[in-house]
Amino acid sequence: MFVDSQTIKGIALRVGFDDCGISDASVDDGNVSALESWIAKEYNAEMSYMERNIDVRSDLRMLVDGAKSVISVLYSYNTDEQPDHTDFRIAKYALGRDYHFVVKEKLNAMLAEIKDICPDADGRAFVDSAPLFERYFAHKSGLGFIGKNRCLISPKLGSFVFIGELVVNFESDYDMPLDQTCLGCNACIKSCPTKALTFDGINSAKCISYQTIEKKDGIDDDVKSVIGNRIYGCDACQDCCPHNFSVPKKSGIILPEIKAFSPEELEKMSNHQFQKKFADTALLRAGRKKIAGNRHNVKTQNLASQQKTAQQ
Ligand code: B12
Ligand code: SF4
Ligand code: SF4
Repeated sequence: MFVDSQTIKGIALRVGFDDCGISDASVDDGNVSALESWIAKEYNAEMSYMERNIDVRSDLRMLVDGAKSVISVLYSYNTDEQPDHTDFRIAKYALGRDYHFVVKEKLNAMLAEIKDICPDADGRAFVDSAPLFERYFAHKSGLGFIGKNRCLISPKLGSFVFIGELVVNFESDYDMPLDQTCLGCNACIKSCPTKALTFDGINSAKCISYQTIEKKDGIDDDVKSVIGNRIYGCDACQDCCPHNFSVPKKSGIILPEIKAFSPEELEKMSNHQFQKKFADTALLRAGRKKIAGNRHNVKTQNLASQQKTAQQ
């Protein structure tokens, strides 16, 4: 079975994606070795899910019956919008509606349109939810290159993009990886506040994104002191990247509940109220208690630095 790539790409743009590329579903072993050596260094910290299903990652037929191709899509979340209160920072990716919903809905709409054209076509939609080398497939399908900040960088859109995929049971005409590479300026490595980003990958245990979202308990002391006012995720290694300096930005991304977000409110809310108010957002992943703890850390650090300045 074969579906023409231009038809697929037309559908992708029509449902609202910013770019689309297609590759076969095979996986280069280099990904598995890179992942295994990353795990051996314990760079996955407590994200034990990264140690599981490595066989599935390297053979997508274990994920989707008869997997032949991967249709990768990019959805930009690049914006200048910010919450009204400026004494804390939420990473850009969490300002809008939870990307798991946004990207998956669009992918499912795409699959439905493809099935209308080719009734035997089938597949499954994924976004940050399965054992799948997402940046590898985006790169393989010509959508961008992987930078020293470990993000997929699109020459057209920059790196503030989500990656999603349809793993499908048909063939298409495949794209080639780009010749272009990262500028190698090392600004990302120099800008990383915790030195989590190294020349041999990200040590998640030190990454602010991990510490403020994924880590179950509080923030480690060595990270606390350099975290600045970040209470959810971190954009430092992308904000500094020249590939993000002159790419299109979107407006109308930020949700009203994030725009008006007040961390103080978290203290007064029950978990249930939090879940109801932020049901559409990515903040649910960390939960009320974790974010309130992150906020408490920012306040304590600010107080400590004010006291230090007063003593000088
Ligand atoms: C675990 C994880 C994290 C961890 C670890 C980050 C990391 N870079 O690995 C933590 C919690 C720290 C994290 C943070 C963030 N994440 Co995250 N995360 C993931 C996840 C689930 C897996 C990433 C992974 O496989 N890591 C494993 C290591 C080994 O990867 P690596 O060192 O870069 O090596 C890979 C390649 O470079 C390649 N490789 C390396 N060497 C070689 C050699 C050869 C020969 C070959 C062939 C290949 C190869 O192999 C590896 C696997 O493909 C993906 C979703 C997914 N399923 O892919 C999202 C994902 C990477 N995250 C995403 C986002 C948005 C973020 C944050 C920006 C969120 C934020 N603002 O706080 C930060 C950015 C941090 C950063 N600079 O990467 C997006 C990135 C989009 C993009 N443009 O690239 C993804 C793709 C989710 C999505 N679907 O959109 N994340
Ligand atoms: S997200 Fe922040 S802490 Fe994590 S590697 Fe990038 S700059 Fe460093
Ligand atoms: S900041 Fe420089 S080294 Fe880092 S990803 Fe961007 S271009 Fe590459």
